Amino acid sequence: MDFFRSIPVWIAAFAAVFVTGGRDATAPQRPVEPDSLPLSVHVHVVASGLNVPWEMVWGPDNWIWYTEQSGSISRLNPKTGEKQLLVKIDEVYRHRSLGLLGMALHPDFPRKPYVYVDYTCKKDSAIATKLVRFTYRQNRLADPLTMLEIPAHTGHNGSRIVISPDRKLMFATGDAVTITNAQNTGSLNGKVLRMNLDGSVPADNPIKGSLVWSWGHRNIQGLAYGRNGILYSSEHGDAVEDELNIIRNGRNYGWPKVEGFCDQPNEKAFCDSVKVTEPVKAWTPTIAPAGIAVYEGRLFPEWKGAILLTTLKEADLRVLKTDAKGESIVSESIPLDASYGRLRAVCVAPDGSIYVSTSNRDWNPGSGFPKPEDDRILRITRGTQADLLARKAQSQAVTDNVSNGARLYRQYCASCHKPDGKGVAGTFPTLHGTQQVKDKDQFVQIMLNGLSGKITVQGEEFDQHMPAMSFLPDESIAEIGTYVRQSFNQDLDPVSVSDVAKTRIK
Ligand SMILES: [Ca+2]
Ligand SMILES: [Ca+2]
Repeated sequence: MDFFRSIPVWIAAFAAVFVTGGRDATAPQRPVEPDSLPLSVHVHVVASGLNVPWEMVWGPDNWIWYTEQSGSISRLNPKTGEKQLLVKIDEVYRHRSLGLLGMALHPDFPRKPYVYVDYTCKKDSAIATKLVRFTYRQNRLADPLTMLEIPAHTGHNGSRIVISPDRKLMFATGDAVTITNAQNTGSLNGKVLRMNLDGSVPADNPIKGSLVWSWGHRNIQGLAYGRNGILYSSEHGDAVEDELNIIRNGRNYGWPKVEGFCDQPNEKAFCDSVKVTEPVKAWTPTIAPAGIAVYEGRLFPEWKGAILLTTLKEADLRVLKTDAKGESIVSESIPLDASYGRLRAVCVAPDGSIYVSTSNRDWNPGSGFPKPEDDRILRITRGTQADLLARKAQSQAVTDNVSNGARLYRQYCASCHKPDGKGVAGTFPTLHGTQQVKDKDQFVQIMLNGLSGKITVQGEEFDQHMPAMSFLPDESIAEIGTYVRQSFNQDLDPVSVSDVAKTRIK
């Protein structure tokens, strides 16, 4: 055998693998690709100039029905981009994450032309969440009928609404920032609720006479049915452990006693005494998961049965492939990165194209957003290998130039204080030139223990909970502290590991 003459052939074969992602360039298109290599996608802007399109539902009219956080329900013709306002709900109270949120259409639409939505509204000095049914006629939504009203708060109000295969309305509520709600089955906050489509309590709910279906939830932001009638939820953790759960009848999902899996000593003690259902996936650092949809389209056959997940903090679209039964996650890929900012809702068209909405005009915009054309609804179809390689090269260049402190800051701090450290006026304090950062002992103490209640920073008062980061090792706290003190401020010395260790012991 002529070994040396075979080398160029081998190099050529290697180059083909490298350039085309594992397939012969002369082979037919549409190969099945390994999970580690995300499929390439093409993005087309279908609608712009929106204001936080919070939920999207593919209607039987082949239009996309969508809510906007300030109180509008509209529909969008995805072919022409035409938008049609169906109703503006005047009593919607929008503040931070509050407003008009989830929506579902009656499964017998248009014979039963009912649209279910939930939103927050003011009741004197209190805030309430309402579940309301509208009736569609002559291009308008009218006759609001309140089906349920529960307490709300300035945050953690969920929510999502979906209709189950057995035609029940499933309504995910947040814990309304009240730590005792989620484990209290007498409260309707921090739950997945199940009701008949007329609002009555199904006879086969786990607690007789109660809408409660599952409990121990903090703040569900995504809800969708998949194979075998499995109901998935995405859920926001606090400082750690965002979750993807499978929601089952009468189960306890742990919050606030358990975050993510039963893996800490105090969690294990709780899980030994109370049956807790652990997530099928958890994310630390957190990603702020939002809308989910289960993909059964033809355009991406590689994704059949997979869970599509949009994220706010990481501003991406993820594909979570499951096992054949849909009961565990076997891979995660990110076909759409942070190019369009925060992503909120996702729905799949009958032709298999995927629609996602941006959320850059919400209370917590990312650095560089919103753009003038925000918010947008995007259509995602198959892209080319060239698109994919260009995007990989671009993201590699970004990560290569980042220090460990900058990377950790981005993972744990930037979603509030922003990548430039300047925060959000009135909501998240700046880290530039503030006394809390200049005073190193105080700064380390805040990073370790977090903050709650009112704090004054450079003459401005903030009332925002900051989670403790004591779960990070001393080295990581020191790297974040050094990054903040030296990147956003001048002439401040670094934070050392011993600075952190001595404060942690106190
Ligand atoms: Ca949980
Ligand atoms: Ca845990």
